[in-house]
Amino acid sequence: EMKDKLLNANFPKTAEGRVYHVEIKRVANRIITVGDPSRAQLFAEWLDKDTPIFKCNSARGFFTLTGKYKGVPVSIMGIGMGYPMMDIFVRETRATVDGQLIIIRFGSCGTIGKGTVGHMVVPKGAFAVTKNFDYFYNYYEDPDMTKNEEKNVKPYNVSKVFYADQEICELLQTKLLNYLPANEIHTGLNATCDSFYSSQGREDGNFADHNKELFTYIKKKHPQAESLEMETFILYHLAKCSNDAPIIKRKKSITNERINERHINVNKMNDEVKYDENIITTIKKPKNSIRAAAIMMVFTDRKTDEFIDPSRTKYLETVAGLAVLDVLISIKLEEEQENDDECVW
Ligand code: R1P
Repeated sequence: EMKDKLLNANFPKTAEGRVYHVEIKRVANRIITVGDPSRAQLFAEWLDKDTPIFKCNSARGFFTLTGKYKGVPVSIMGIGMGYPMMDIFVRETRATVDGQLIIIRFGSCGTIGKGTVGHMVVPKGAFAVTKNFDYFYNYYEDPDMTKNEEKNVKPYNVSKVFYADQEICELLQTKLLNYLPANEIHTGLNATCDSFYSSQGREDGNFADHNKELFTYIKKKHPQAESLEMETFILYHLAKCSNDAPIIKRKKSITNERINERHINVNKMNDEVKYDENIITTIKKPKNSIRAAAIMMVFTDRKTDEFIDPSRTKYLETVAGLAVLDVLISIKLEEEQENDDECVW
């Protein structure tokens, strides 16, 4: 649990640079992210045994393991579920690492496309499916629905597509072909939904979700819709936004000892360490700040209501997990970072 004071309400970090929710000071430039912490633990078993593994279990449910795989630094990060967790993970991780980030999500999903349970999806793009709360407001104000119908207001918003890094997607597909037949690997579009239930078209008798027509509506807008899950769109979207950001600026976080060592003149108030504006470092921005892709195991078939067998999950996690790690280390970073001994993972 975070005990140190956070210094800035805009982007909270401790004096030593630990971010608020993920609680890391630094991770590797190459990251595999998963929902389930036990999946993170399984992947960690393949990390090199002769180098230390740094663990960080945050109070807010983020789980980070950093070590080396075949000699290359990688981090395995368990983030839980949904839009806010992915958003916090991407932003707080981006804020702790210098240089380019490569992030591959290894998740699970349902299918409304060509696949079925036990298949894999490497989505080339993703779109968001979010509940349109105004539709529900109008409905309760006016159950005859004139407001919604007149204005063509729908109960769910289906966004446009944001794309994955094409090279990483192709590498993932090629690697997977070593373990799975081509007809079990799908490359369509992924729907990232803001609920496991309503906006994934599930029927829940306890709530009026107005989602009976949802899959038809999704398919009409995106005929290549293949999978449904809860995080990938946020990753692809933020990767795009990060690549358009003007510059990466980092304020070097400094402890009292280091300030004394360096004889840096800082403002001290009530024993708090303040950031010294003089040591803001401007880091050359890589062309692509974040390169992102995803790979998902199909757990549920929403056309037949089938659920995956646990033995198949184990098989897919193993073969595809190793495939992802191999792809992750095979991609060259735009600028290989020097190991900076001021930063401890
Ligand atoms: C829902 O059961 C969870 O599983 C899927 C969804 O996106 C959601 O997070 O992915 P993970 O298996 O990676 O968590």
